[in-house]
Amino acid sequence: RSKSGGKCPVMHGANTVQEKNVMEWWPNALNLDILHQHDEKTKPYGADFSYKDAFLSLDLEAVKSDLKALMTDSQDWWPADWGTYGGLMIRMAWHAAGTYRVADGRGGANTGNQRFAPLNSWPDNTNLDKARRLLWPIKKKYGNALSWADLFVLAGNMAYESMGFKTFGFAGGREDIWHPEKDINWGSEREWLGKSRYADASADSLANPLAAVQMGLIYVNPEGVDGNPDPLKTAHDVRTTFARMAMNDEETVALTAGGHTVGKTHGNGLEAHLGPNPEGADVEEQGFGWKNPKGSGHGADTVTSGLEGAWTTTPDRWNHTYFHLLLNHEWELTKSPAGAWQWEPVAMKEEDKPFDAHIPGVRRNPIMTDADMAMKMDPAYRKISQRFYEDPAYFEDVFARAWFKLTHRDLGPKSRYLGADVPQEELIWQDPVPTVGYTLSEAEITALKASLLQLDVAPADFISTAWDSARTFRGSDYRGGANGARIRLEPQRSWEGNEPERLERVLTALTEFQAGLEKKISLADLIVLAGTAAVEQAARKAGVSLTVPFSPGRGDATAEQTDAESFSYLEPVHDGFRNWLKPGVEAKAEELLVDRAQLMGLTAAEMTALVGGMRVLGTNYGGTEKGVFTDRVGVLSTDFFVHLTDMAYSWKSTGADSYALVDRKTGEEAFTASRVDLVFGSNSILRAYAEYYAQDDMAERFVQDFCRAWVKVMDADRFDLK
Ligand code: HEB
Repeated sequence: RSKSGGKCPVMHGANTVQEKNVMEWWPNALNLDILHQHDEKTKPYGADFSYKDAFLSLDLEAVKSDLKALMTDSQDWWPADWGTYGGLMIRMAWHAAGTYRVADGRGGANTGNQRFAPLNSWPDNTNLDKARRLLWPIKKKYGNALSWADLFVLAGNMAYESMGFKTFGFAGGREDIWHPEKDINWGSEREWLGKSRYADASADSLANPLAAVQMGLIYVNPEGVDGNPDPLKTAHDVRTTFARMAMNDEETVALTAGGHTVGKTHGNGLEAHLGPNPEGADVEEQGFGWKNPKGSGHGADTVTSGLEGAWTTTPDRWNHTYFHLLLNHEWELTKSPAGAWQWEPVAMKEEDKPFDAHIPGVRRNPIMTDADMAMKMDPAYRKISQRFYEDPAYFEDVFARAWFKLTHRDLGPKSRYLGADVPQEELIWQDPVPTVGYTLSEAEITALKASLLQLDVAPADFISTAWDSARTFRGSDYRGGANGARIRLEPQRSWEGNEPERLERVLTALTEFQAGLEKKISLADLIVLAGTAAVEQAARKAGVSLTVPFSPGRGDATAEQTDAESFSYLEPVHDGFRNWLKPGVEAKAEELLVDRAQLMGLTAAEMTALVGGMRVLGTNYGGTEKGVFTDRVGVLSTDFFVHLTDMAYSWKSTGADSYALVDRKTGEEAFTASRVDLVFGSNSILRAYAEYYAQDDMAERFVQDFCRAWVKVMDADRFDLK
């Protein structure tokens, strides 16, 4: 503060510091910001930049050999353990990918989000700031042709290759984001590594979609549940959290063993003495965190997790000693120099012990974390460990595939994969869809639409079916969507949200229609085309004649190409666009709507146009009348917005998620509504869009906007078009 006592003319932090943000005043306001992230304003390279084109121009072999050379090019500012950065780079890649959770598809390696808060500062990511900084010369050299996100994964692969393990493959295509994600719920805790998240001991009480047991961890606490060693309890945590990342027991054991075959844990000092994490550190730290005051602060003095030691005899090389040491030795609980719980062998031959990572000629005890001990103590994990130990070739195959899945799952289907190292083999978790050979001319499309509208199916049913087939899409991991026509397969055709009986009727009509065609057209295309034809017809009824673009080329997946369990995660339990909330779902319907809109890649304006349009098209789930603020259902009018904003009505609550629009003069109930309907009048931002579409000059523009948003949803999974 200046001695003169004069006040600084600028209000510090009024607009520039997070805690003064408007959301703090009304924390329960809908966070529509999640719909407006990563736009052209944040991307420095401009709207015409195509990462796909840039990546394809890359000399991938050159990058790979640069990366391999980097692994053993130890830098004085962060000396490599045993002269290799392999372990560090693998941990970085695993922590980039390991935030993925199957429930909402968020997290994972495909955005480069580890550069930003909170991930850059998570306790579990300690010293990965160094790993990323070590990669900077390579990022700098290859520039826009190689995203950080792709580089993290490729560095993990090259680390393995440089240590003697042949990886399954690599696909590029991960486009970087330029600011932290606003849509990911990492948990509600306000402290790092607070108590674990179970309300009770059962796995299910870990709130969905969270996939870590404590704030700030990728998965589990290496010292044991809540820091108390007990391999069986830890096994339970590992199983729960890895399942949420779509990994089964076998994949889990393979990943843990394959991961800990190389590298070490770091705890030669006190964690409590480490400086602030990167996001909280002072400017002169330049993005580094966890400054370590002990000795050199790096190399032999490094403190990361607090555990200390390597798992295998040769941590700088791929081999099969992990299971040999784990299964053939007794292990006892000890504490690391940093005071962390870890397991060490009761007795071990000198030659089985790893050398110190920095001091030549000195051998150290290997260690196991509580999670490693779980691979031996849990009966199911034990069986798998034993098998892997006895059949190393099998272990290598399972691990190679699991590592590929871990690092590629959230990249989406194979049609998004880029580069020469994409594996040929089709994998079930890629949700494969066969390609089709035909094209359709505009004349053929027009004729098909006319015949489809002749079928004995209500237009609203066509629209609902097309919508239901497309709405499962989520941009978080690029799964779901209309391509593949999986709505006609289990489990989707039986989902309550798909109204199985109505769906069956529509599918039967379309299948018969398909059979009568001379040209073989996929059902996936016909589902979308029928819905699109019905939308066009509704637009005509509103006096707007336009052609809604239709892009043929969707394939029909088979049941064999569909992993039913994996698809079960895509089951909707709500759909604000069709005014549905599965009974028993506790979250607020309007929050769920915004969450879904974000996953579908919609803006707030697009979401508004779609909701208003779907209501007047009569596509409500079960044909309910809530939100159908019109007396001309089936006409793509702006009636929803006109009536919602009309002061002729007052609004009253009539029960749980149930409201009435009452005529102020007559007192008669004119319309009924849900929370999702009324939020377009109550939320100030959504009201602005609702007013926009209610304006007298918007009837035609609304139809155009609705149709554009419709096409966006129908084509969301058409990576082949982009
Ligand atoms: Fe691991 C490291 C834990 C899984 C890979 N890990 C590590 C550590 C710890 C752990 C504690 C240490 C850190 C320091 O530095 O200190 N993990 C763990 C757990 C789990 C895991 C608990 C669950 C079970 N990992 C894993 C996986 C992978 C891995 C899955 C892959 C695949 N890690 C790893 C590596 C390392 C680690 C490579 C080393 C690093 C270095 O070297 O630096």
